[in-house]
Amino acid sequence: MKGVDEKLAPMIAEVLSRNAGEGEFHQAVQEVLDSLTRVIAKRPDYLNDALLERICEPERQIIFRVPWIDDKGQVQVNRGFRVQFNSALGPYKGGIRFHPSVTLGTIKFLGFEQTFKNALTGMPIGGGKGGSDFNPRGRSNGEIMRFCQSFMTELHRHLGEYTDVPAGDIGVGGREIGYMFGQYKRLTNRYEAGVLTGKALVYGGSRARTEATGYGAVYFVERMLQSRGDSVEGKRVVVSGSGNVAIYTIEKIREFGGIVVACSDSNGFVVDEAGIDLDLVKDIKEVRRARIAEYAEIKKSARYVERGHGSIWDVPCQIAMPSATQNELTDKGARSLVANGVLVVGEGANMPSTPEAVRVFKEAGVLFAPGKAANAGGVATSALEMQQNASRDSWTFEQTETRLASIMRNIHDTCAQTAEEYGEPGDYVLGANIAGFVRVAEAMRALGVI
Ligand code: NDP
Ligand code: 2IT
Repeated sequence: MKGVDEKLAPMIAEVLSRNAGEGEFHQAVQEVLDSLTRVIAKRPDYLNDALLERICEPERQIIFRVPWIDDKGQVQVNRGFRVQFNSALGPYKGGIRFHPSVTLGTIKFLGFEQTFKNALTGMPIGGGKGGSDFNPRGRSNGEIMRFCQSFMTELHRHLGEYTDVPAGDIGVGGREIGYMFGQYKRLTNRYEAGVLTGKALVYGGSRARTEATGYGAVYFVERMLQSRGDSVEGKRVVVSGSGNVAIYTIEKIREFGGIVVACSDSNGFVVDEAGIDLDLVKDIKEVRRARIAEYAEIKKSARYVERGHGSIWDVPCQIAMPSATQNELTDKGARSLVANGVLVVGEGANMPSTPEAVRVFKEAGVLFAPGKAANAGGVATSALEMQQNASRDSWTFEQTETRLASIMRNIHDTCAQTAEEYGEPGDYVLGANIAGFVRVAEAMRALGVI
């Protein structure tokens, strides 16, 4: 593949220099383009018409001021983003993140990943992502509502059910989607249910969307194990995070007979050898919006380890599901997991493992499911929500979950078959990147140079 690498290397260098200082975006682009060496060797025509250069360049990047008034009457200013990355397969689709760490580079990496993830679902959705450096922590309900309204006041002109359809991500759940939908409806004077997903059932949401990302990730892991004659049943599991994805990952692992012994938030982690009490986690994180440290104050079987005093990846387990944020699992954590006998790593979050960690897993023969495949159940169910909105229909939980399970099975099998076809059986990173890329690339070529 030397010849191909020689052609790709200057292209990668050009993308990195055009997007200087955006480390997370570089990391995401590098991983996908590295996987493409094998495709280009078979299909050198993919190098034509600057197809790869176009795929790495967002179609549109919107950056805007978000002014709002806090409870003390003080004016606050945040920065809002929406990166409309690729619409070859359908309207831009992807979540909105509210977190103080958000930069343009963060949103670009997420939008890039989203494009291939959405392609893998097989559904008619393009890729986009948005967010703000707003920190929701400690903010009152009124402050959250005023921030969401101001954010949507600017963003609404760029959205539409056929244009761009956001959803939630870190810091954005049902409450925030409700406030944003309310403001969109008011500004446009249209009840356009399909413009946002992750809505509550009462005003056009889909059953199983809240659960979909976590449930889907577990379906993916179960399928990986099943294809090797094994299953989740009886396995010890560690899930990082305690937000939307982590909570429903824990719920489905339990349903499949696994035992989750640890979870975390940004301040630290809890270990409960009796099995994480999910009702308690839901009460702490979803109802009281408090810290996971409280879990160990209430549960005597648990211990709490503050951030900086240990790592959740040192807790022995057979399945690890990083479900908090990007680059939370480094090579050190990966080596610790491997030393303790981990069999499977399933990424619930987007890009939670560093490239060095992924290498450690690969060398150790650990089954590794990359986020763009394993966590695609959330956006896939968002597409099902759009489908229900378009047909003014509402499906049962069972109907929706059955669809989700079959989509996850298809994504798994597509990744596995693609990896095999390209000579790397079991390499789900390669399989996901190539299968996602080919679908986007074929659509882009059909549409001409746009
Ligand atoms: P939530 O906001 O519900 O939960 C995020 C969790 O991760 C919280 O426990 C939070 O801790 C922790 N966390 C967030 N940022 C950091 C950080 N910088 N360092 C350490 N811990 C952190 O978000 P989601 O569960 O929705 O998202 C989790 C991951 O899953 C993200 O990578 C997201 O992009 C991805 N994802 C989400 C989907 C969805 O449908 N929601 C779909 C596909 C992927 P704390 O409470 O202390 O902030
Ligand atoms: O990363 C993701 O896939 C999401 N945050 C969900 C996107 C969506 O549109 O449902």
